[in-house]
Amino acid sequence: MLIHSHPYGYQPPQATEITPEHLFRQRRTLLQFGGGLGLLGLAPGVSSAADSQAPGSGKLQALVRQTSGVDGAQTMEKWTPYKDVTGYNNFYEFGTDKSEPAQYAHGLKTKPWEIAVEGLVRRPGKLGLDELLRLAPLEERVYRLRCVEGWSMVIPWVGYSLSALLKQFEPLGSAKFVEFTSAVDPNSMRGVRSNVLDWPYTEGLRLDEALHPLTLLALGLYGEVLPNQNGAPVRLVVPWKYGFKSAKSIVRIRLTDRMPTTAWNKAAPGEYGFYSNVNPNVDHPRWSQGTERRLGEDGLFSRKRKTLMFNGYEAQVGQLYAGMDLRRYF
Ligand SMILES: Nc1nc2c(c(=O)[nH]1)N[C@H]1C(S)=C(S)[C@@H](COP(=O)(O)O)O[C@H]1N2
Ligand SMILES: [Mo]
Repeated sequence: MLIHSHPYGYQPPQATEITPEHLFRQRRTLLQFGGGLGLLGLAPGVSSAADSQAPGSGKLQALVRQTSGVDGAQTMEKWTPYKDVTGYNNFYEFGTDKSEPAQYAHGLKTKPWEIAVEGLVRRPGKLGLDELLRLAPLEERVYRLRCVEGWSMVIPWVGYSLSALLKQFEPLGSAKFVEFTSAVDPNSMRGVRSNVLDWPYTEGLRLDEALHPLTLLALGLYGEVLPNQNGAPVRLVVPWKYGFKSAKSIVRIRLTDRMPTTAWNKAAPGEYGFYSNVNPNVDHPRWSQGTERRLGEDGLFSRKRKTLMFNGYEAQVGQLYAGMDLRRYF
């Protein structure tokens, strides 16, 4: 019952090699010591009777070779429980209710999948999932994710810097921005029948933001392939920006010389700017951004925690915005 066909066509690890979350950190240490095993190499077996309690089925953990060496890519904060990470989602293509993505996203077919990389690059082209998985060593990165609505999570992602992908396609000197486009599949996505957003969902970054090492192309979380509701099979994660910048289920990446329009900016330009850096000093027109509730941890009546400038990543990314008026460029 543990062995399902692997979504990406890999042999799944044996049951004894599947790692429950409470052994995850231990295992990670083994993986670190196990250097030189190669992308598909497995660390010495760590097994437990609790293996069957491992969340999900699409294991990516065996492919994760290392924790990230990128500055800011780890946090000592408690991971948000798996059930909250995968049960409380924004993915409007499947409905606007937080519970709807988990309920309906299983209908999305994530294999085969291709990302087209186009626009101002020397070598435009397409990448299939297997190529995406092998493009760079997979890392575990534990990021805070702060939704513009005032809640946050701490999520152990699996992926690598988006810059590794972009560099392969050789951005031209004229490229200044990157546009991301999510999938639209009216058959499985009941939400796209409503016009709450102008589909497809698009997002954008300045090229230097996209090339920043913290900007993650995520293929998994909690050591497994991305659950559909979290943006399978591949999504963006930009931890210093509000969550909506982190587009899910990406099918196209386009480099441009103009600032791209984004789905949320089109829907409400006065509320959602292009930058959307987490900033406790610039309120949303309809609510404060000064505090947040950490899902799975802060109770309804417990005190909210303070939201940090750039979601706590100021040391890493503050320089990108030197001299900019962050009220104007919100
Ligand atoms: N394609 C697409 N991407 C999306 C969204 C969406 O509705 N559609 N919602 C965004 C919002 S508002 C947030 S907060 C994060 C939530 O990611 P999570 O569900 O994995 O926590 O995804 C972002 N990416
Ligand atoms: Mo969000």
